[in-house]
Amino acid sequence: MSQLSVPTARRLARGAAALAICAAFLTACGASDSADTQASTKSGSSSGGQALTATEADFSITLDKDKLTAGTYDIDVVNKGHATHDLVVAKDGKNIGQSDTVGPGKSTTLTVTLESGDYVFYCSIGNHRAMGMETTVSVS
Ligand SMILES: [Cu+2]
Repeated sequence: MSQLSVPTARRLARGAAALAICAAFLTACGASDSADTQASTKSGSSSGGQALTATEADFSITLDKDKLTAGTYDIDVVNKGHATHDLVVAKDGKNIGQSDTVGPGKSTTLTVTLESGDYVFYCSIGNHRAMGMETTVSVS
């Protein structure tokens, strides 16, 4: 817990500062804030999103849930295959999130915010998607 509390407090403080700036200028302040959130959640600590696990193998992607509700998810990308993989989250052909590449036996975390609709989760490495590393997810 003590490892979490310092960066969390720092993030809250930064958020408060960003809010103060927004209130003062009323300009678009969202971009840097969300980029900051993404960067700080890469290491795998929970950012408060819901947990979702994507298990990757050669060549498949399996989610531990197939029906999701809209919201923010911390996706645990676990590579149980022998090849390097990644995870891309796409909606209507547009990528909305992409994990780091994950070596065999390794894992990483990708935080994405999903709205209602149909998403495709796939691996963008080589021809893995065509070989079966693709799964559809419906978000309500
Ligand atoms: Cu792959």
